Amino acid sequence: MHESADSHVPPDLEELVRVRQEFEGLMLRYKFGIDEMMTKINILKEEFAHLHAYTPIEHVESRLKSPESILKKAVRKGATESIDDLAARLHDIAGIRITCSFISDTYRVYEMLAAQHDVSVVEVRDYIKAPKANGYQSLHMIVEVPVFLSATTHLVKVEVQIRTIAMDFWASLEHKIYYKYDGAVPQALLDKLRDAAETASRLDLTMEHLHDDVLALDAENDTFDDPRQERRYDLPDSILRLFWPESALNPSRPAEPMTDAGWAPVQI
Ligand code: 0O2
Repeated sequence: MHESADSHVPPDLEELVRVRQEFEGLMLRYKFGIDEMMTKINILKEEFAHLHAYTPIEHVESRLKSPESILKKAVRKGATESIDDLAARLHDIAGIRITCSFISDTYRVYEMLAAQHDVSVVEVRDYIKAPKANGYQSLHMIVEVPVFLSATTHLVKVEVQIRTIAMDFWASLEHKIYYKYDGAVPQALLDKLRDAAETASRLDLTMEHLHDDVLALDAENDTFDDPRQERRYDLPDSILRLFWPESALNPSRPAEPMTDAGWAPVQI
């Protein structure tokens, strides 16, 4: 009888191959979960810029946690029973970070995402209202988004961190310091970091108030044009004329006779 190559694989190696494949499949689904959420976020960003000549989203980045970090966190949380156990207990394998200019924008972005009917909010941690003891501020939401594969559909968890530029600046530096000292950061540095977090928080409030003042001025002048935003979807006159009779665009000109199809002749 002809034996397949697989029949020579020892049972524990077979299990290893199975776990590896299962893990790779899981990672791929998290990658697709990120792709789905990034599309949603970029659509919101672009639509907002188009409608309001302003966007609450300054910057978006994503990351898939490395297998090494997943393993470390899984061991720390005791989530090593199975790949399913790991997926159920680690919520930040797929991560997206959204940076906004203002605190009010972080909540606006949160609400826009939470309102999407195929996005379910599984958990919210508001470290802006209640900062961590070290000064860390950010709005975290764990969402579940459907990923449609050829034969199956999966609800994939993605952690979305929403924060201001100042909060992000602080968190990146704190993260670097934390890793440099392998978690054992000297007290003097921790104190300075807490002071810096308070400074960042004050800056955020000042910027928010300034922004409110500018909005109030704009409302008075009935304008909110940001010269940095180009309006890429403006309808050029030549296209408008294709669909509208000349007389409607230029009322002083008499209407052209309609053609059989009911359209006025086009003049470009
Ligand atoms: P990395 O390297 O960014 O992936 P839990 O066990 O569920 O109670 P968990 O999962 O740590 O706690 O949840 P939490 O507190 O919401 O933190 C999730 C992520 O938020 C972290 O992921 C960091 O990215 C970020 N974060 C939380 N606290 C801090 C902080 O004090 N400083 C900085 N710089 N970032 C923070 P990871 O896996 O820890 O790190």
